[in-house]
Amino acid sequence: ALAEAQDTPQKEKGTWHAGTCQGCTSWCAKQVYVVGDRAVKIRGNPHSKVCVGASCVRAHMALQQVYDPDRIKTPMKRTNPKKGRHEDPGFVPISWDEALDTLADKIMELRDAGETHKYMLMRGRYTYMRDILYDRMTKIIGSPNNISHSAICAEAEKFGSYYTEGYWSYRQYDVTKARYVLIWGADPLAANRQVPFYSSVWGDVVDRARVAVVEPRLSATAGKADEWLPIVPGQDSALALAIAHVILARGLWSREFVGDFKDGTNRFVPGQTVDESTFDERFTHGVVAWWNLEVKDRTPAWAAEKTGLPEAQILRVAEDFGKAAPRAISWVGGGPSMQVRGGYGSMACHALNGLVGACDNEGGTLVSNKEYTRKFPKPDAFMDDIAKKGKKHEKIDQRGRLTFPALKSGKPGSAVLTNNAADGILNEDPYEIKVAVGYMNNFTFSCTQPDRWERALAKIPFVAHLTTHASEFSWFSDILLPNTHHLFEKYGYVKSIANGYRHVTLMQPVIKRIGDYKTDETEVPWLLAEKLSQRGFDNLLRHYKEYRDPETGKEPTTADEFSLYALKYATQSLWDPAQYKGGDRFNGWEDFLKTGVWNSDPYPYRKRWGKMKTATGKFEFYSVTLKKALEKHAKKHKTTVDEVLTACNYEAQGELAFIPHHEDPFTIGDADTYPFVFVDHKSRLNREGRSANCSWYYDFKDLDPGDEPWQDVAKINPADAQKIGVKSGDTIRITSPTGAIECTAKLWEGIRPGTVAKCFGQGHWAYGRVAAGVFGKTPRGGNNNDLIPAEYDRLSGSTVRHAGTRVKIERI
Ligand code: MGD
Ligand code: SF4
Repeated sequence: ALAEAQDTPQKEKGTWHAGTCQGCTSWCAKQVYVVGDRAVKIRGNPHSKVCVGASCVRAHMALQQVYDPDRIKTPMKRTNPKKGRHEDPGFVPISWDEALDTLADKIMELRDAGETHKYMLMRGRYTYMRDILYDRMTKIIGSPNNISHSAICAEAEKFGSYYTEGYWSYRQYDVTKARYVLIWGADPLAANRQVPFYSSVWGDVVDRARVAVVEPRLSATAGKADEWLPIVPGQDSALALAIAHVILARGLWSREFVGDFKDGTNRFVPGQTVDESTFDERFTHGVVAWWNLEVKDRTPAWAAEKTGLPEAQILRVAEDFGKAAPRAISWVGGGPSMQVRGGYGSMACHALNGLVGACDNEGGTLVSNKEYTRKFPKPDAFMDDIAKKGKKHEKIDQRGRLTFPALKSGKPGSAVLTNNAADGILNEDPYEIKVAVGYMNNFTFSCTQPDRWERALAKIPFVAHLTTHASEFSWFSDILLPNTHHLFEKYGYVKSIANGYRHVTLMQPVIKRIGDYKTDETEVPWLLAEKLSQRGFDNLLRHYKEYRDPETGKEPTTADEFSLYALKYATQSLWDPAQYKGGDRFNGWEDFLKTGVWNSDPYPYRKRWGKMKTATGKFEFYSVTLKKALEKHAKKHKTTVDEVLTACNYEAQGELAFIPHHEDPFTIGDADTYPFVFVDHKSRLNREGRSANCSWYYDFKDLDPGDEPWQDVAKINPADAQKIGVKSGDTIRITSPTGAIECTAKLWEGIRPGTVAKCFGQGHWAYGRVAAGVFGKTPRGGNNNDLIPAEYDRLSGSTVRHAGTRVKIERI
């Protein structure tokens, strides 16, 4: 493709090349228009059934990213040995050889000392080539410490669907067939997954279905909804339970999915328990137990007090939602989940899908379609005794300890605790980290209480950062390795779901690299493996040589060949006619590369009914799956489930631990000193944390309701603003128990009184000349994470962003 692009004379028409956008986790199939060797335009790839050829607004900013003059174009090394926010690192350019020699020497020092567990790999955004660097390299070197960013993204969302229907991943929503869409703390027109698809069909959705949005802030989606429910932050489970209460009390549940009373008489009478033997349950488990233990008392009147919403609205939404069954979607976003008690919030909101039979059903909530990519070769045979010993150590994020159950997929200690790794490093608990590599991550900005990360990175003797920009993470690094941009400059693939399909979409190099960039997950590990081999440790290189070209059987001999062969290897069943398993058909590799995207077969509705991956095979309102996981964790620590929950800041005791139930929010800061609850939200323009140096981000900032171009505003309800004497345009300081930031006040009715909302994304003091006020010195705006205490939903390991802190506001 690059050769084809280079053959095109500058003045002639360009050509469209397939690629993939990773501006967010939507992972959309794109096409890039290349003239000469430059990318000039981006559009949706019409071949994708997931994105239906559509694009979101922020996709276009990839052009500003790839040609950003502030990109790092060559490897650099730090010359100032002191590390700190106010220490200029004094980076100077070096060659790739010098950079990788240094890193290889540091790794060999650990191997020679039998301390390979003191190596750490930190991962931010990734492609599915990730295992080469994240898993295989870390294991073969001999460390347990591959730490991903998943827990600062939205793992608690997955907790709800896992502990009800056995699915640990993001869902897709069958919106074109839905009659009611109830959205909790998600903004699908702006930020929640598959924005191009949902945006392009939303006009029809609002015509056909009622849409209700639960959020303290008037989001882009709430602005177009039939109902906006500006809830008190952290009270989502109260609302969800009241909706469940109404659905059961008024007989609106799905008989087909949930079952019915044996004699057809509805015994779900508010406040009264029900004899379990009178109910014939079908594809769900524990509906009567759930009613008896929790739902029977959760009336709309009770919820109105908790949520601050009118009782009549709660009743109306509940009835309309129930009447739309089974074409009624309960869409669980980060809002109700990324909270201290968010695991249960996530379960409560997701349980509504079970009540109305929306799970796996037309017009409901769907899981992933089948796809046929292949895992990379296993590393085990290449792990020597040093590696095996090193790998056995406890992980630096302390997952699995009593206060961190981190119950991914039913296993205690299996979910990452991204943000807690900073404390592990700082306290050398369980041990010190000596060599760290980070890629496509910026934890010194993106994690709550990022000052802990500043101190943690400053403490590590050697840090390498694979990055496109000199970000806040780079500032504390010893070596910077310039990285290719995913959409235009590298090979890779990702998978994604929407519209009843799954696609596997390719990245490929389509433009000339204008810097000395290399690819984080493929080229860099290969080159490092060569350096390690030169030092007498060839296990990694021998392992990578197993990634042969499926067409010729040739083993890779260069970094370029390795990245291409690895991609062909992983995707062979999609493009090789001899290995066809399903979905789109191709005539071979070139055909697949040109099209750029494989689509699965359409969604097979209702195939999971009765075969869910839960302990009972059913949709669990009483989660036997969670009970087993919690009991396993309690047994490991020789204690009881009740004590585990208390140690982890949950309120539940006894049987409540295993069902979706209400817990009051756990919010730091007393209401007298800090009168407002802080509301953090995403931008329509956030390419996760990577739009910061794009001028279009600031030019078009008013695409986010309430925001202003080139400003970082805190949105305050006019009634509140009057009480504290603040006007729009005032410079204010927002202070929480853990930090303070400065930004601009904006009076706005689209925010619930008693709360203050601010968009995440600004407040960079590094990253580039646009992103920072003065690069390396002062921030532009304020970083929300400076305000939010480092807290966790400990059952899922997720970092808390919502209902996490109270703040005060002062004019300065
Ligand atoms: P980013 O902040 O996106 O990643 O947080 P992180 O995973 O830490 O930063 C990525 C860094 O990688 C950039 O700083 C840049 O230096 C570098 N980079 C950019 N492009 C590339 C590339 O193509 N290759 C490589 N190797 N490097 C590149 C994201 C995380 O932030 C996420 S996913 C979410 S969902 C959270 N969102 C969020 C929020 O909504 N509010 C608050 N308060 N905090 C949040 N933090 C989380
Ligand atoms: Fe898709 Fe996200 Fe890229 Fe937009 S920014 S095109 S939603 S991956």
